Amino acid sequence: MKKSVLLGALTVAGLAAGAAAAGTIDDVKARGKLNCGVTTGLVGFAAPDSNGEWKGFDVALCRAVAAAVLGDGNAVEFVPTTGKTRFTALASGEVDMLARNTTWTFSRDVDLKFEFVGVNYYDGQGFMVPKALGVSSAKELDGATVCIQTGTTTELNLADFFRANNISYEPVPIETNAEAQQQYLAGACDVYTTDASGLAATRATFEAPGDHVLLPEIISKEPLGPLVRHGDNEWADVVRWTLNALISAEEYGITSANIDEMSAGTNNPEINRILGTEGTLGEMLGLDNQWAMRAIKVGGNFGEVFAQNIGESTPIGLARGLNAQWTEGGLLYSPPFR
Ligand SMILES: N[C@@H](CCC(=O)N[C@@H](CS)C(=O)NCC(=O)O)C(=O)O
Repeated sequence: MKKSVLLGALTVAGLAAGAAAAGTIDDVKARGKLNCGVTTGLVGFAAPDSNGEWKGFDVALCRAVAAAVLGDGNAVEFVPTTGKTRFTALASGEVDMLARNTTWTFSRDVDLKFEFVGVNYYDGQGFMVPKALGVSSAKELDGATVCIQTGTTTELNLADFFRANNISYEPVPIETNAEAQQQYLAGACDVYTTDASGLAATRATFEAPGDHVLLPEIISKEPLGPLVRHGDNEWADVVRWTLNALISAEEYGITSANIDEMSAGTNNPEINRILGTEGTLGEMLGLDNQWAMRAIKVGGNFGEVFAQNIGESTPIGLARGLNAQWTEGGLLYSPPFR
């Protein structure tokens, strides 16, 4: 078992080294499409709507990168990946980037050889149980069956948490969120554990969300963010600064409503550099000077993307919390555009 895990990691690393030799930015431009790895479906984060159009918080980042590089937020091939298949999809070059609740960890960076370019959602692992179970703390879950997605940090944190609290559980291994939802609702497990944002998104699709509670414990840090292959710094820069452009746009009040007006020039030099009316930042990235303007315009700034897809006025109902701007007591802090 140990050996096969190690071999898997080596294979992934080998593929990463090979695939990084070609410049991804040139590949994407030549193809005219961004191959963006997302989840198989998590409403609010990434899921096709009734017209088959991909929507969501993570999807918006794929569209922003496509708009920056290709001038078209629809020039994206969304590639569904599970917790288990996502790293091979990126390492092999099947996708140009992953934009799906993937936690930035030491081993994924250093051992699997990926580059996390930032954090688009600061999360933590939580637990959901049916209200009828009458449990009010995760510490009361001794002997519970737990639905858990394989190939995730969730699996590892769960083992740590139960061991630290000297309680036991029986895992029910699952591949996708849809399967987890189905198994949990069918009573195949007492508890569903994953990132708290994923629990909120999943519960929002239940027929009777009020029959299920999220327990108070958040047992880990899950900084979720987009990632690319190691060794292709130009491409990493494009994805990193596209995310930073959305975050900075919110900080400086650039919105989808005023961006056309602001793109004619403002008296704030930082805004002008972001929107390309001053300086040559786009050129430095291998793009034109309107790259960030297009990225912001396609779905709005970070705050607009958050509010529209997962915010408090959506059924998912997530508060900004740690994901507020640093100026509002949160952790979002883009380096300067200069
Ligand atoms: N953040 C953790 C957990 C990620 C995870 O399991 N995400 C779920 C949704 S919350 C998922 O995307 N599952 C695969 C799918 O449903 O496509 C990790 O990076 O390992």
